[in-house]
Amino acid sequence: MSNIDQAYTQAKDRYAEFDVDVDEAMGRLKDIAISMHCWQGDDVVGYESVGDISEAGIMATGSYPGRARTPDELRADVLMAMSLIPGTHRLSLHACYAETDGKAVDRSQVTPDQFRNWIEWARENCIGLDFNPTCFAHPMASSGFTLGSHDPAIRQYWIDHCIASRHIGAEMGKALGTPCITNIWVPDGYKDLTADRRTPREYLAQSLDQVLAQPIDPAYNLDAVECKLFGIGSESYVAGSHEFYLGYAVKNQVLLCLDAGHFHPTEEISDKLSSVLLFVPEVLLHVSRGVRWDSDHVVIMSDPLQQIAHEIIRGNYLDRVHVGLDFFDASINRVAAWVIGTRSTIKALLFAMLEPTKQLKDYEVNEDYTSRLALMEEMKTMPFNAVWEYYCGQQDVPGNWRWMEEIKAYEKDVLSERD
Ligand code: RNT
Ligand code: ZN
Repeated sequence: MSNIDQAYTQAKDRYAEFDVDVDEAMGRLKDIAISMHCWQGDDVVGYESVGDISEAGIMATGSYPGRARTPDELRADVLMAMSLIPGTHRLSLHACYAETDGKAVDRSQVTPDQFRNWIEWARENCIGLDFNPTCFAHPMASSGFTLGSHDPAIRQYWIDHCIASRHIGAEMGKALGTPCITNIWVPDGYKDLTADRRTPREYLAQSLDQVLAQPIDPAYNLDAVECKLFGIGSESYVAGSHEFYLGYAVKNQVLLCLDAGHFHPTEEISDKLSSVLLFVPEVLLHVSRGVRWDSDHVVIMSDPLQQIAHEIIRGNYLDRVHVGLDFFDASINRVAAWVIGTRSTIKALLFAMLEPTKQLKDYEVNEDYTSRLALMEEMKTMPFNAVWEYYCGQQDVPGNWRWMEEIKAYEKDVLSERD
């Protein structure tokens, strides 16, 4: 028996003492697809050429060499990252990752044709796709407003783009046999004191109504809307705030996207799940790590991440919560950033699955809060890593941090050859 098998067998017995079935947990874990975001690989730049752009606060910082300069490079990097991540996962694309063959294709005119390569590649690699209209980094977004603009022509432009995006999403879902979540985020907001907070929100709601007017089979496409508290250049007002989109999602029964970096720093999205899931059909998560603000740091096994995982598992929400990632760090190896963030998210889910939840809930109901706290604390030092390494082995990926050796080799052979 190998060391890993031996450690696993012992760990399994230790968890069994708490009535935790480790094999059952691993069986459930392998069916959870994390939606990995494509934009970590190229610093949220994309591959169309749109001329003069305003960044609207979406900016990766750092200049680590090896940014994916072409769709082929990005696809290779995604596959490299996924080869080090246990399980089968999804990729979330943005409209700005369209492949236009050198032709200028306006965002309001984008079609599934520009995503054929992505869809073919996803099919070959058994990767589900999710999608996002790109309502930023574009001359038509230079005012800082899109769907909520005072200018009807600007609103119409982005309405057309979002409708086109839903059709692309539906095409992806149809081609791949798994519904695509098309998530709408717009930057609309003001840097400084406002005179009218009402009108842009009314426009935004009207625009969204037009975007979502045509029903699409939920087997192909699911619509999500993403709120935000503030951004760079929209410190004082964001039209699509939490109240705005919570209300919109409840009223229209679309998915609500909760981004971990989009709330006040002391507010955690984990606590929101059991409330919003009473009123919206499903939730999309943008798991991220804010440092002092919505800085989109690489996700690690932090307390907030663990709480998110606990809430999903304790609440039995796996069928209604879609776990997507949203971070971008250009100061470290970008492929490693994906691997660190995605492995951490999967680890947090496994950790949550190895909790004696029933026991804890019994303590709670019986008002034995001492035992509840004591047991939660004890679980933190259970032989979790033995199960994690075994699971990785089962899924044919390195269990311990030797995965970094493969990253180093890829950096030397592939990434360092890029400008
Ligand atoms: C921006 C939102 C949004 C973006 C991506 C690129 O604050 O979090 O989700 O990060 O769409
Ligand atoms: Zn986000």
